[in-house]
Amino acid sequence: MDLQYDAKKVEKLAQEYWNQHKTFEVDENNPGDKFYCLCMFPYPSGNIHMGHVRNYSIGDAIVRYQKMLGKNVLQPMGWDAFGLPAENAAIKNKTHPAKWTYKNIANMKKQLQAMGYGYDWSRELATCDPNYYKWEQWLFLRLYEKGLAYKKNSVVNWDPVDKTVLANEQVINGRGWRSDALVEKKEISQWFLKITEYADELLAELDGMTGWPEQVRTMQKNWIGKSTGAKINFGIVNSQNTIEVFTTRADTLFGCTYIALAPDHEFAKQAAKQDNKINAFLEKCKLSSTAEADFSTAEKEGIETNIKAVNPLTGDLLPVWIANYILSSYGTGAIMAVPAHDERDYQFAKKYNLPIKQIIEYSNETQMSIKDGPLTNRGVLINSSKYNGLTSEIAAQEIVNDLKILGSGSKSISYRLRDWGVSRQRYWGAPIPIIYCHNCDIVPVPDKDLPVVLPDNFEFSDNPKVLETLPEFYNVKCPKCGNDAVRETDTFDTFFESSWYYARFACRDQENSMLDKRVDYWAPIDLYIGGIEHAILHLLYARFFHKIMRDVGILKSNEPFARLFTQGMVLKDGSKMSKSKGNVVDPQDYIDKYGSDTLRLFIMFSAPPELSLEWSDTGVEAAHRFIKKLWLIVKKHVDCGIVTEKNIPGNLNSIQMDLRRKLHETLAKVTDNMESRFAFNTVIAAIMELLNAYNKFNIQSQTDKIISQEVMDTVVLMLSPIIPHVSHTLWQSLGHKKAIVNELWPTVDKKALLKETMEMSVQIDGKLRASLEVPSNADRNTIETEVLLLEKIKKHLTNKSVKKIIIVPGKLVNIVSV
Ligand code: ANZ
Ligand code: ZN
Repeated sequence: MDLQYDAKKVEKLAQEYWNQHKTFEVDENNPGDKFYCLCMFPYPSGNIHMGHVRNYSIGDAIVRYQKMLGKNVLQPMGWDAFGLPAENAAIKNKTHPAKWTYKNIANMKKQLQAMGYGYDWSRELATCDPNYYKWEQWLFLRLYEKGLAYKKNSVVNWDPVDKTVLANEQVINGRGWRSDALVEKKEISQWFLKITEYADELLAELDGMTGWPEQVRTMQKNWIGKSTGAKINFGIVNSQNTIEVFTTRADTLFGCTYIALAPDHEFAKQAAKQDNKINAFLEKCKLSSTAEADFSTAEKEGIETNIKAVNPLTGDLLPVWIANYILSSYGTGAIMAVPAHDERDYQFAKKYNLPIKQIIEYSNETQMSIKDGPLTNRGVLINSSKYNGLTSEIAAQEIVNDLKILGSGSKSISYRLRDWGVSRQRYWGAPIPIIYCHNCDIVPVPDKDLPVVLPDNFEFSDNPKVLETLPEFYNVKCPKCGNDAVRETDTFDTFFESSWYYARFACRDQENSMLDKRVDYWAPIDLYIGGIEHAILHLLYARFFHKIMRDVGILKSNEPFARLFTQGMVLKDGSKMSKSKGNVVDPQDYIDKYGSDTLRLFIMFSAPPELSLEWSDTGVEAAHRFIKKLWLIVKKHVDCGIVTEKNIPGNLNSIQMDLRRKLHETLAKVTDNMESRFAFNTVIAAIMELLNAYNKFNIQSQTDKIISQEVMDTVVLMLSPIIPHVSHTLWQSLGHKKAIVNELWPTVDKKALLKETMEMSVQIDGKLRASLEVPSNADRNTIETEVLLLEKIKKHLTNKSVKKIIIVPGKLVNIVSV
């Protein structure tokens, strides 16, 4: 055994062993329960960062632990390879995005391998590989056939600098998340996936998903945003048309004083054609962002039309306004405004001097006046003719019933969730497999012509819509009629690729289908680990894809991820590492200087995995010192002579028993923390404490040596999921032939946990009188003798005599007296 710890040497040895023996390559034929652990795959930006190191070190520790439980463990890795940065880099460096991407992949793979993560690299995939995206094109065509993929005109957030459509979440304070440019609204024709068709299932299943953090489930629930209410039709004076509104407060129908339309409501557009002022107002609305967060805070503005609506129950004539606070994409894009009982309507009515009519009151005294603001709680109806005196709940039901009889309304459910717009006007993504023909309109690319490969033999310029400039790409013959036709030049949103990669890992080599039955062996994923920032979109899209893949018939389960764990961030000086702040620490520097085990140990020790971790160079050094010390401790034992004897002799002295108890208490605690809470920081702390106790242990006898060996073996086994390289070598030094990665997790010796002495409570005639400390193995005679010698007992027994003594082993002595 080397005198000192040499990280480079040790890490090379272990990694060579794992590679040669294909330690982490698995198939479905291994015995043992399966365990599929997946960390969110990285975007190949060039280098791994500390966030990756943290995420992947946690995953790897769990993987190695689960493997030691005898499970058939899969941990794959791949690359989320499409996306804007590659394109931007390509424009900047005049290289092709593919070249840039694959170069980055090679570098990052090298870094991940230097970290020694236990990946089944035979399953590696990059989403920009035509063999990968071929299958999502295939799936898209199935969705198209089912009517779940469709094209429609829609208003989008347009980033004028990146020249791309942005999702609402990519608009921050009205600006593009990458470019910081003011976002504009633009109407274009785009492809959508009908995720709303699955809204109910996506929502309903959340309740049973106890393996997910409560917080994430709540976020998804709110995102789906199910509202139960009614649709009500308001007639229009001098017209056959009606305005349909969605409301969750049908009880307030008598308080409606105006109707408000979204700026891109059909009737608003019509009104704009006849009125310049309205037209100007609509133009102005187009400049503001479509992000919902901005909606609620923006100054309420509107303009009145000359339409008059009719309240279906009261016959009241109501003015119809166009208002910027009405979302076109929610409900029906029109509302019945009830200023007395709705915050937004109240503000609007105040501003434009519209009537405010109270129709709800509360029975309690503390009621505010309508002058101070809207009364938004439910209560009891007033000013509502025959509904007066009813509670809001009952009134809503009766009003909807009555509307239904009149043919003017019915119950309705609205979701906040929108269909997923998947078209991106960018080059570096998977082409959407659609052809447009003058005769045949939209024609899906036939399956046999898949994949539609992204062309790469051209000069890369700064035109973001490269595909539109490549006639050799877009000019095709129509597959139906054979005439000249053109291809779709939009590509898929990159969330498309990340929505199903977890399933493809199960059958990466399958050339004839998207998935095969191996997916049903591995799915659902037992543990998915990644950042909380993916709580909504990625995880919702992946859940949606799982369900559509099930309904297309290529897998069987309902949900992709049985358990989800979201790790905390890595901070430096209290804030997130970022290039702009200049506080980035590069993992590579630390791998080079200390080795990857040190980096892993620091990351796992410094904070519970779900909380933020503050970067600290002294912390890293401390972790490194610990490993060096561990090396010396093991070496000292080895120098005394390793022992292969496993049986612990029966007659231990108290020092020996104490150490063994400490060892097995530690093992029990560590096992529990590894298993359920992933509290690696306490795992490591407990092992350090054990080593402190061990350091005070003098090896004098053969029995001492046996116990010392037991401690050393167990410590190295327990640490091996966290610092696998040094554990690999130490295990060999401790005399074991089998590689530690193939060993089983040690089991707790329950007998060792027993205390040397035990405390028993002593009762006389059922009343607690004293306690007694006796050796754990004390027999009945000893206990009886000792108990009667206790001063307190003697005192209570004066003038009495003992009839019998009942002993509950390990707990209680009861003296029955007469
Ligand atoms: C009348 C009313 C009276 C309303 C009242 C509320 C309170 P949630 O819970 O989010 O579903 N609304 C409907 N469609 C809208 C749209 N496209 N843009 C903006 N607001 C819209 O909210 C439903 C309520 O939000 C609906 O019920 C409607 O106003 C408004 F005292 O109708 B309510
Ligand atoms: Zn055609």
